[in-house]
Amino acid sequence: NKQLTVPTAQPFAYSFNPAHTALVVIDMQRDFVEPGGFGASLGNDVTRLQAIIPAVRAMLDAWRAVGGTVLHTREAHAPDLSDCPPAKRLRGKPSMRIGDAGPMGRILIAGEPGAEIVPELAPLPGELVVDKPGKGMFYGTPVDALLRERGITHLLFMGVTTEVCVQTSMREANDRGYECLIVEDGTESYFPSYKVATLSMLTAQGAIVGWSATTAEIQQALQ
Ligand code: TIU
Repeated sequence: NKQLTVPTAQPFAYSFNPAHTALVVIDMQRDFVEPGGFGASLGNDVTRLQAIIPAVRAMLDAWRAVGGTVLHTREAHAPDLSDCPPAKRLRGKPSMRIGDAGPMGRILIAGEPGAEIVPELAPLPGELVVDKPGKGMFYGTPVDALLRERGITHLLFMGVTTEVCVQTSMREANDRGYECLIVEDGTESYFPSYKVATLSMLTAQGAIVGWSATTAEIQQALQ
């Protein structure tokens, strides 16, 4: 039980105790990083998201080595779509919407191949895995209770996409009192300029939503 510091975090030093901190990996599932899934159905080039997998894995390995809590999320709906508002489903292309059959099974549906976390980042036994119906990880999930019953007060965010599910989750967490940091090289967007803008807006105004730092800076703090 020790207090660690990332002195070079943005916009200023970030302190955390690994025993009270969770590493959160948002939606690193096949639907967002492989062709034929939800990300592609929205018209995106999904291949650029695959580039962060090694950095996310390295951070996971370092975090697992210190015995820290890990939470994986997946954006996935119930097979009967009872947790998918029509407004969300109707937003996609008519030919390939949430629940429709694609090359990785039904798009964005729990239990289908597309909803699986990529093999490199597969959860280990004992790690938390939560399916979420929204972009944010608190809406319609038990995440807040799971974190609080483990004494978690600080969250380190990775995953995809920076400005959609990662940012929404970090904002929801900030409003609930968690001290949040986004891992700069552990997150990616389909739109490079959106990633840059998101990191800026989260850390502006004296860490209005939270901090940012690189995997190298965090791993140095863990040494
Ligand atoms: N479309 C997009 O950028 N993201 C999502 O729909 N979900 C997540 O970010 N996981």
